[in-house]
Amino acid sequence: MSIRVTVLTVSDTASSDSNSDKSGPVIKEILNQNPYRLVESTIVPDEVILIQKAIKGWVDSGEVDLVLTTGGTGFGVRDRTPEAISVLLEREASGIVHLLLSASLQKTPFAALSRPVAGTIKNTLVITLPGSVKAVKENLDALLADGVMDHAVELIR
Ligand code: MTE
Ligand code: CU1
Repeated sequence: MSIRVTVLTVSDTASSDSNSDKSGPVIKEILNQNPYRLVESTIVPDEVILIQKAIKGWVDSGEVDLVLTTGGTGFGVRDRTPEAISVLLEREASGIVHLLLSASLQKTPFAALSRPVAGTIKNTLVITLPGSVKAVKENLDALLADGVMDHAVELIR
C-alpha cells in the first residue's frame, strides 16, 4: 500500500509568489518514488492559524499518512512552524527530531538553528523540515535511509 503524502510549504514569500517555492517541489520530486504517493501540496504564510488549519484538514480527512512541512523552523522573527504544530501533536517523536538534527549537524553547524518537531496526530505522522533546498535534501536523505520513515508510517496507520 502506498504512503499518502502531503507537503506544506510555510513561507511568507512563497505564499505571495508560488514560483519562489523551491523546497516544496524538491520534496515532491524526491518522494516521487515507491512507496510514496503525493496527494496534495499547499503554501501558507508564517501564520500559526493557517499552518494548523492545513494540517488539521489533512489529518481529519483520514486520507493522509504523512505530512511534511518545509520552512519557518528557524529563528527568524516570523518563524512559528514548530509552535503551530507541536500543540497539535498527540505523540511526540523525539527520535525523529534527533535523527534530523544529528544527520544535519554532520553537514553544517547551522543545523542548530532549526527547531524541528515531529510526531503523530491520529494516524498521521507530521515532520517539519527547514526551508532551504539544501536542508530539505539532507533531511530527507536521513529520513529515507534504511526506510526509517516508511517503517514509521507502517506502524501508525
Ligand atoms: N539543516 C541541514 N541539513 N542543512 C542546512 O543547510 N540550514 C540551517 C538549518 N538546518 C541547514 C539545516 C539554517 S541556515 C537555518 S536558518 C535553519 O535550518 C532554519 O531554517 P528555516 O527557518 O528555513 O526552517
Ligand atoms: Cu540560516
